[in-house]
Amino acid sequence: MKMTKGKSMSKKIRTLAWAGIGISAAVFAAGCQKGAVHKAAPGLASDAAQQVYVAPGKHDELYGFLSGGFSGQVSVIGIPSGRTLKVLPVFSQNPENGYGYTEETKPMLNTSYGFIPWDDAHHPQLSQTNGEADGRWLFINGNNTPRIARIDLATFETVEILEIPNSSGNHSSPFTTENGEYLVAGTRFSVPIPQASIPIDGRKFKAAQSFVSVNKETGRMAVAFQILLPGFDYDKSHCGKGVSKDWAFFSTYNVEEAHTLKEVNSSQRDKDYIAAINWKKAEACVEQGKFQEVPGIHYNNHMDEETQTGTSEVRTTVKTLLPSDCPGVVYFLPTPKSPHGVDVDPSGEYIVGAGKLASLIPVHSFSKMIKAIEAKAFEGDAYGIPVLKYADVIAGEVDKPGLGPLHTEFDGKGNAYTSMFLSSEIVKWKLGTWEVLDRIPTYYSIGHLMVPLGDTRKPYGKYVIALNKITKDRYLPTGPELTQSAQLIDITGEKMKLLLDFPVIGEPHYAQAIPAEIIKSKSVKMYDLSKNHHPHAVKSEKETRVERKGKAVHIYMSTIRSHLSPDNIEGVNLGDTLYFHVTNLEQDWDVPHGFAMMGAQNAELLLMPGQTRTLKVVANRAGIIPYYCTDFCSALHQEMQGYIRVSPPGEKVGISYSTGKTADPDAAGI
Ligand code: RUQ
Ligand code: CUA
Repeated sequence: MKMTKGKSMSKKIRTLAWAGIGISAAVFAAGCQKGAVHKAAPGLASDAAQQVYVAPGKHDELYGFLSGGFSGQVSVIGIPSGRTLKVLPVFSQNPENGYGYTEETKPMLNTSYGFIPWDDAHHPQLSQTNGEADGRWLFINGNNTPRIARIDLATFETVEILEIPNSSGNHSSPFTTENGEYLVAGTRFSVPIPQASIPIDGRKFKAAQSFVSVNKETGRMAVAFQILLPGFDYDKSHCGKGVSKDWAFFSTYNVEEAHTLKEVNSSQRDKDYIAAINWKKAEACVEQGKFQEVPGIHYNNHMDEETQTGTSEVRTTVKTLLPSDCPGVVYFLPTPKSPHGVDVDPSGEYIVGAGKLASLIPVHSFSKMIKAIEAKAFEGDAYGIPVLKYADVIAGEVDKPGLGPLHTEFDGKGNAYTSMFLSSEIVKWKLGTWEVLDRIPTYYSIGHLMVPLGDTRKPYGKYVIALNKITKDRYLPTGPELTQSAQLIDITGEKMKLLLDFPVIGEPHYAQAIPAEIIKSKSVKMYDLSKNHHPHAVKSEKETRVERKGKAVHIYMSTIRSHLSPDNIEGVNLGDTLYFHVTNLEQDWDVPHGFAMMGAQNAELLLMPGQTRTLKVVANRAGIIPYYCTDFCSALHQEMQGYIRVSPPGEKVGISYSTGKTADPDAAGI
C-alpha cells in the first residue's frame, strides 16, 4: 500500500545514506519534509475552475484509463473533469456485474496456478498503429501472477488474458512496438528457468523477457518468443519509435545480483544498465530456428464474441532465444543508480533513464548507441552481453533535477516531464539542452505521470496528470485508509499550472488517455440478440424453460421490462445445482437488468441488452427462495421477481414453472 511504499522508500534512502552511498542524510531529510503535509495548494491557477468544468450534459475532452494497481482493475475517467466513468473488471472478480463469478467469465481468470481472482495491475497501454494510438484496444499487465489483459475499447470489456510463462513479476509490461507487432513483457524477478528448488543465492537465476505478438485483425495475443537475460532485476520498459522502432529498452537494477538485504546490497555499484534489445533481430533469429523450445505452461483465456463465453487454452512450451545464439540482439547501456523508468521521446532518438537514487537524469542517444555498436566500442561484457561505454552513448544529463526521478513523459513540443518521488514534484526540462525549465510540487510523492499520448509519436501536450502515492490531507479523512490521489496540471504555457485534484480507485501506477473522438463513436450500445450464439441463450420468452438433468437444474430465463421468465419454479430439491442462464432480451441502449437469488453463494448478474450470463448456485436451504432484478429498470422494476420452491428430502414435487407473455418493451418501459 501507499504508506508502506513511501515508508520503505524512505528507509531505503536512509539506509543508503548511512552506508555512505551517494545520498546524504540531509537529502533524505529534505525529501522527507517535502513528503510531509503541505498547507494549501500554492500555484493553483486562477482560471482553474473554468478549465476543468465540464457543464452538466457535456462530455469530457479525453478518456483517461488509470490502472487500479492492487485493485486489479482499470478505471475510466473523463479529462479534464476527473470524473470516474466506469471501473472495468480485468484481473479481479467484480460482484457488481458478476465478472469472474459467472460461468462465462470464470475462465478468464484461469492460470497455470489455478483460478486467480486478483492481480496487481500497473501499466495500461493503448494499442498503436504507426506510433499513434488507434483506439482499438487497451492492454494492461498483471504484475503478480504474470498476465497481460486486452480490453476491447468498443465494449470496454476484458476480452482476453494471456499468462506469461517463466516470468516472475510481469512488471515491465505491456509496452507496444509502434506498429503493434509485439507487446514487450519483462520479468521483475529472476528465478531458475526451468523452475527448480535450489539454494537462493541467485547465481543460477535467469530473466525471461517476453515478446507477445498481437494479431492485427483480431487482437489475439500469443507469446512469440522469450529472450533469456542475466539474473538481474528488471524494472520498466518501453519500445523505441521512429529511428529506434526496431528496439525495446528495459531498465535493470540489482546487477549486483544480491538476494538478501536488497535495499543495501543491490545499490553498491554506481551504475546499473538499460538493456537495449533489437527485437527485429530477435524475430529474424527465431525465424531462422535459432531458438530452443522450453517448457513453459501458460493459459490463454479468450471471450468468444459469438457465444459470449470465455474459454481457456493451455500451452505448454515457449520459444526461448539465448543472446549467444543471436549476436547483436542485446546490449547493455550503463545507467546511474537503479533506473526505474525508461522512456523514449517522440522522435525515438532519446532514451531517458530515471535512476531512483541518482542526482541527475541520464539521457541516452540512440544514434550514438548505434555508432558505438558499429565501432564495437565496448567496456566489457556481462554474461557475454556487450556493455557499451556510458560516455559513448550519453546524449546529455539533466543536472540536479530534483530527488528520486521515476518516470518521464513528453509533450511533443520538445519538452520532457519527469516525476520526482522524493522531492514530490514534476520537473519540466528541455530535450537537447537538458536545462530545467520549470517545476511544480505534487501532493504528495508522485509515482507515475501521464501526458495524454505522451508515450506515442504524437503527444497531446495539453495536460499532465500526476499519479500520487500519498494522499494525507487532500480530502476528507476516511479512517486509516485513504483514496489515492491524482492531479491535473495544465502544460500549455511556460509555467505548469495546477488545475484539479481528484481521488482515484486503487493505486494507479501508469495511465493512458486518448481524445474522446477516437473512441466515442465506436462505442457499442448493446449486443445484437440475433447474433447471440450462446448455447444457453433464449431469444424470446417462449423459449424460457426449466430442465432437470440429474441433480442439475437448468433455468433458461429471460429479462425484459418488467418481468423475469420463468417465475415460480417448483420441483427443485435440496442439494440440486441450479444454473440460471439469463438472457436480457432488451434491444435498447442503457437497459440492463440484474438477477440475484437469496443465499446465492457468489454474486449477482448484471446483464447488458442482448447478453447471456450464467449463475451457478447450490440450493442449500429448503423452503421458498425469492429472486429478483437488482437494477432499477422501469416503474415496475420492483415487480421483477419470482420464487423457487426447494423441497426437503423425501418430498416429491415435479418440475413446474410459469413463463411470461411476450411483453412489448416500448409499451412497458418507463
Ligand atoms: S511503476 S510508480 Cu509499475 Cu513506476 Cu508504479
Ligand atoms: Cu429489470 Cu429491474
